[in-house]
Amino acid sequence: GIETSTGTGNTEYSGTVSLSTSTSGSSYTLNDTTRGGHKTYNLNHGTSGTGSLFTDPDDTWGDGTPNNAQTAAADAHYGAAETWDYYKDTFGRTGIRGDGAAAYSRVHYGNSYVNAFWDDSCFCMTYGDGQNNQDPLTALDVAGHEMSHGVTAATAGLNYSGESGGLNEATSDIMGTGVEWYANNASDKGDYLIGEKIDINGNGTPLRYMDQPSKDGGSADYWSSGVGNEDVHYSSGVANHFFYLLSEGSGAKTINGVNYNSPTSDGLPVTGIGRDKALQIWYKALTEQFTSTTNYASARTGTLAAASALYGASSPEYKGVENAWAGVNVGS
Ligand code: ASN
Ligand code: ZN
Ligand code: CA
Repeated sequence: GIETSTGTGNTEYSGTVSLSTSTSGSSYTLNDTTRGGHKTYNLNHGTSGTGSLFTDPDDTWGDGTPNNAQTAAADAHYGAAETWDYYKDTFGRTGIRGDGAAAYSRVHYGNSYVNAFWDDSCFCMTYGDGQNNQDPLTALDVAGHEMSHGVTAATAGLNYSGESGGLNEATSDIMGTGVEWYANNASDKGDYLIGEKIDINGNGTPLRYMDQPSKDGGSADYWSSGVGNEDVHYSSGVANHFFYLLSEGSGAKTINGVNYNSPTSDGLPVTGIGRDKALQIWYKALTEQFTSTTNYASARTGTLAAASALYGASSPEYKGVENAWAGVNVGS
């Protein structure tokens, strides 16, 4: 029979971690039976199918560098486990669809492929190896981002274009950030940056910034009538910025050694309510209020309804949601 075991992952981005694996006696596989049977496969530079399930004789995976094919697998398997645990412990959601079923992960997609993606048709997660196959896109916030596309598809179903597309993308950035904070990993501390570990720009800067999204050179800090015409990874900036303001408030702040400076569209200050409450409000809105066509105005209404249900209509949390939307130019 197959038994559950606990292996060691020498990841590239999250240090040495425990991995839930399986054994049939003589060898081990990346099959996490404690989380629905989530498996991690090696595409070995292919672009279709599942390649081969990762197997190892001693249950120690990777060496912390991209030269070892198991390293990206260790990061991906860890990211899937943390994402599962985050949704379970934070929101009582068991698995991406909430039905206990596992997804699966594929690493080493293509050659020097600088992206990662969720695909709802295979219910699976895929990671490229990054520039020169040296920076696999397997960091925690990326894993949480991509798998959260599966949660959005199973819940609000936000259309991936226009303002709803920006909200879809922001949901993945918000929840990916939630996963990163939840994991509390000493090598990948929580922050409000997306992709800060994968050196996607080649100069050490992150892919996106939630405190002031325009720092990436393209994202929107504030809502404007044309924002829905922008790429969804740019129109997401409005909601990412809302989430930062709601969590931490406006102005300058240093958290875990990272400097943030979050302005508001009207110059009025916003007081944060804390990340945990902001996440609860976003998740409740996503799963109970948002639909495929939700735009920024209705995201405001939906998050206010969620805040009212969770904390009351005269609560500081409700007021915080109002003020944070006002701070990104989404008004009544
Ligand atoms: N990594 C990208 C994302 O999750 C893939 C895409 O553009 N859909 O947004
Ligand atoms: Zn995305
Ligand atoms: Ca991050």
